[in-house]
Amino acid sequence: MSKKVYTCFCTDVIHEGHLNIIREAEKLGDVTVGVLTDSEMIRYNRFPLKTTEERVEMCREIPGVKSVYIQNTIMYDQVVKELNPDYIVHGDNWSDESMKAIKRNILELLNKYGGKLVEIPYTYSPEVEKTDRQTRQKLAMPELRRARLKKLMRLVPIVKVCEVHSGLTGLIVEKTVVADGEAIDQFEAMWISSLCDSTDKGKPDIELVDLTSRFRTINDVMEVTTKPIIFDGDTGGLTEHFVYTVRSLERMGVSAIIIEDKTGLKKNSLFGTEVQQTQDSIENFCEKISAGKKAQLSDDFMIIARIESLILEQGMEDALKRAHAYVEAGADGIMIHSRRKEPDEILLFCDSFRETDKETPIVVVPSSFNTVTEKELSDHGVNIVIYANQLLRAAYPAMENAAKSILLHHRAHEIDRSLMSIKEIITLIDEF
Ligand code: SPV
Ligand code: MG
Repeated sequence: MSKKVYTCFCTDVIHEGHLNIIREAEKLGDVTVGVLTDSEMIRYNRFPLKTTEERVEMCREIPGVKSVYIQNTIMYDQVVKELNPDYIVHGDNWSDESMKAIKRNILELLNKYGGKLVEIPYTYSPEVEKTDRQTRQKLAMPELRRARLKKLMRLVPIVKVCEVHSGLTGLIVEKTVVADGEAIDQFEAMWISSLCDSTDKGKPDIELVDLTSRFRTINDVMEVTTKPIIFDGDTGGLTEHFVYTVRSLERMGVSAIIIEDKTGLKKNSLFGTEVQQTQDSIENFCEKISAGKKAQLSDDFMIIARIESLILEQGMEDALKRAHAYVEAGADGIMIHSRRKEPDEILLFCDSFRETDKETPIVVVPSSFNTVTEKELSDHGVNIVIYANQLLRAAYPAMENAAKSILLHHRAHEIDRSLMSIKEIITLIDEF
């Protein structure tokens, strides 16, 4: 009887590297190719350009493939249990942490019954590299990037978004992947925070940094990343201006703008009632939302309305009334904000809102109520969680510490052990 051989592909394009794996696998027995599901591709690798079904079809057509299996998780427990393969064939590119975790998982499972892992030298060729580069470039195209936020909401239980304010922070959010036991994970989207964008420019978060400059930040991020972007649009400004902002962002490939229902001189919400802040009237804000929706040209751009009632201590009733009014006016999502330490009022809002509205996406920013988990938020109906300022808050103390150490010691030797090496910094950014 032929031996059972299994190999898993998470790709949109079959290139010579994959064909080589199949050729080698065929020598061992009957080949089943695994196709990783869309949601798992997103966590482990990147957003797929083809659906799971299309990728199944693509693999079925590869000469030498006997059958195709849909692999639901990047770890191999289920597939090994169901197929009991004699061999698992895999490229030998186990360099990063996530790949190492997968290798450990495969070996552990196969060792239990004497199955074998067969490693095939990874194909590094100009053609393979070109295919990879082209796939990434496609993901960065404005039309594709813009549409991806809505798709993500259908594919993952909660979309995890992290703040970025430069090309470098964009790269961190684009590339950081963690392996934690059974799970591999990464952020799915990016938030261009007004607080961090302003702070990085040494300016207060009061709508002082003009849109030309904010768009420049978006462009810096977009040039080096592929993940979808949510733009913090502050109050959205005058309705007459807001419509142009919507058009510009949409054209650039931004997926969503969040505007908050405040008027006059905007201050950061986390000040709450410590500073003078004025909430806009429901009527005015609804007009702004409707005008924005009329201005947009595509179906996939989203205008998300942010409610400041809890921040400004106007009560839950007011928050809910506004939420429903904003949805009625055309908002594609609701962001509810709070500066309490506990998540209770946010969760209560979500539960109450979901009693009558099961569909409209809810966005939250747990900066103060940071003990709440993604699972809890998702269980209460939240669709998008934004980690709005953590990268910048991590960077500032580290940089200040380096500056102090140099000044105190009159040399850079003492701080060096806390820094990334010179080799690392000069090779951090790949050349084309
Ligand atoms: C931002 O990141 O700029 C936000 C979220 O608007 S908050 O700072 O909490 O207001
Ligand atoms: Mg802001």
